Amino acid sequence: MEHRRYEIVNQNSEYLFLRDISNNTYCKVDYTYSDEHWQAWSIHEDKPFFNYILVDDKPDTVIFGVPFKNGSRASTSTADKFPTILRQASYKLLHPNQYPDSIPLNLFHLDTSKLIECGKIMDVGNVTMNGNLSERESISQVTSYCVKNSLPFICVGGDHSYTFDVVASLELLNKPIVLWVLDAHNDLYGNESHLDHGNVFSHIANLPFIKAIVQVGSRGYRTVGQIVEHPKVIQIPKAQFSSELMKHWLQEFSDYANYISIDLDCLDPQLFPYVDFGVPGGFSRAELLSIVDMIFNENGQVVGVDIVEGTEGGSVMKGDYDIPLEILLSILNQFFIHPKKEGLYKSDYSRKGIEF
Ligand SMILES: [Mn+2]
Repeated sequence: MEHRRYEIVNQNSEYLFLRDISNNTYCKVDYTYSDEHWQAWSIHEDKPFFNYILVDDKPDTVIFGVPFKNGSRASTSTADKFPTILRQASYKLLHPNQYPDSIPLNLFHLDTSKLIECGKIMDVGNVTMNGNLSERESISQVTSYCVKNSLPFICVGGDHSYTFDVVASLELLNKPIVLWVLDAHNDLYGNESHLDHGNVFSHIANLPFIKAIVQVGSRGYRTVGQIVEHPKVIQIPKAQFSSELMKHWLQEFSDYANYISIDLDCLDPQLFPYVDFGVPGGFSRAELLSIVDMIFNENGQVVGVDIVEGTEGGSVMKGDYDIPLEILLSILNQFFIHPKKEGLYKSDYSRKGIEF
């Protein structure tokens, strides 16, 4: 018997509108809404962020999951589960678009009484090992696709080591790139021959097109032997952070393309403890969001962002993952409101069909 897979496109109190994934056809079925059903649907792993299905090929931002933990030094890490957890958190903000027209994702922010425009998003799902392609090659394929088609992207990890594969694909831009990293650690220490989440930035620093790596938020103690310096790496420890210092470095590197890597352990563990190596004294939600705002506002040319190192342990329903969700929304909004600057991408700005 043939098994068909469906995605929910829209739902109301009476009907579910479904898309038949393999045939790309739509249908409407009777449906009685209840909270229990909502929760049952919420654990369906094939649903995209916000239940938002883009039916054309012109997204403002591409999102993909990197559900891997092979680069983690925590043997029991559940960082591989985080893309699915964050999708589940997003279903509290269901935004089914209307077939056949994609409608932009707009949210209302109660705190500021503002409409938050996130544009049209395309969740291409979790990157997987695909045929002959390894997980690292698959990441490279999706990232290269975004770069070639001038699409800003958000990568949801996964452990931090996979930032290397994403950033390595940015070579296609043919521009020097500055990385802005929010992290409790510097991720520069460890066996050089083995890439992992603890030394990922010593590998990235060696890529020739990387101009600089600005690390913000490190804190706590290390043994002296664990301290590694690199001429391309600028470190702003959490305790020395100030907006002025941040703006100084943003101005220093204002002519380059930017990439932002957010390790969720940069947050204070009292706010978000669902990481493998938490360190007390981290950033508040507002501080983190303002740093991201600063990067977009001062320098503008942000190619992509990753959000990594989240793990299991919290409850989606109790709001334990609302802070990373808010970070994701804030970045979608930034990508949407900041028009792409001249020169970042080729002048013949064009998008192709969605084929990898
Ligand atoms: Mn890290």
